[in-house]
Amino acid sequence: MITLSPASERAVDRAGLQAIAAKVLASERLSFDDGLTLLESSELAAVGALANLARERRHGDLTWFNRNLHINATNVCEASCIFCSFARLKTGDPAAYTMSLEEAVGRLRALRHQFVTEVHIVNGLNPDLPFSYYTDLLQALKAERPDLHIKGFTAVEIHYYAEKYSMTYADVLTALRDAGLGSMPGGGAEIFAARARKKLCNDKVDTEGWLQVHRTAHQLGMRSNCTMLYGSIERPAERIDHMVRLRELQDETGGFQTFIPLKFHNEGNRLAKIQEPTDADSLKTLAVSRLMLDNIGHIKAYWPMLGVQLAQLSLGFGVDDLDGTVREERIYHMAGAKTPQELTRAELVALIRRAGRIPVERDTLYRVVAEA
Ligand code: V47
Repeated sequence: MITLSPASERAVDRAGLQAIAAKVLASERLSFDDGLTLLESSELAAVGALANLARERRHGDLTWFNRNLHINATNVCEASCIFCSFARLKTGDPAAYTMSLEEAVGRLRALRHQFVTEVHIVNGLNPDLPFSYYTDLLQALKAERPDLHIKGFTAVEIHYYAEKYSMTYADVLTALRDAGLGSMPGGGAEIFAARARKKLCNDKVDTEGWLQVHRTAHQLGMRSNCTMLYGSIERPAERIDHMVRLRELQDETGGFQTFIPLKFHNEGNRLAKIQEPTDADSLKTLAVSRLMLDNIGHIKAYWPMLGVQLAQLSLGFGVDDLDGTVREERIYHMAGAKTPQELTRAELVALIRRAGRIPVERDTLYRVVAEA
């Protein structure tokens, strides 16, 4: 049985977290108040030790990653999310772009001698494209690389297409799946609590809609991820509320694979005055996520926005997944992320080993590709 070390037990005692620790040790579900107590505790070591216990109980030392690339086919976007540095553009603006099918396929063709298993596609809400642009894009990418899993289109995009093209969520998802979509990423969740969501992104899908898109995808047999944008204007209780809502949907469908807390970056957007979260806050948020989301398999540290070193440290704070090699990421790099454009497989393997963990290369659906 996995237990706490004497040093961790002392940290738990110092923090007054004995009752919560007893629940964690007994694999009992934590309440909203437990989550808030953990998030507001200043004993990072205690919270981290509890999350590490939950992580090791599930995964031992295994740490998952994949080889993937990102395609953002268009940055033209009707929405006006105040934290976004990537979009808010109209077709014809100097920085606006929309890839032709040839350009998008060219990205894959350029990698034809490289081993990648996944392409991650997230786009702006572009009012000037027909729905067939997306189905054609998927078909063209699949024709070029039938072996690649396409994880694409956030719930925000699915909702936008449903409204714009007068389709149901199921219609949109089925059409995209028939064209080659394999699963959905977790973006666009931001913060579910109405107070914060209204300020952050008033004009995109609301919380119920976001959850309903994922519920529909799960009912159609698709897996998806979920995210939370933390460190902007939300309150601690709103982070916990967000986790509880995801946990409730997961109880219902079981379709989420991974939870990814996304650290707020403040460059190039309208929240430049807000300080970015501290590293301690990031580690605690990841740890609390592991403890609260007892029904979601994986907690992912997305290194392009967290930073490579902090992502590595987080492997001792509940995290078991480091996303992947991530070629050509744009969303965070336009928001001031200083991380590299790509990590090689060897770099990922080395940084996982140096944290004392065992790297496992996976595909998008967490099937083992190779133990490194
Ligand atoms: O929804 C945008 C976030 C998300 C900023 O599912 C920002 O495997 C911080 O969803 N500061 C899109 N965050 C990215 C995303 C994602 C990334 C990696 C893996 C997966 C997955 C999904 O990026 C948006 C938004 O929450 N975001 N701008 C910013 N300035």
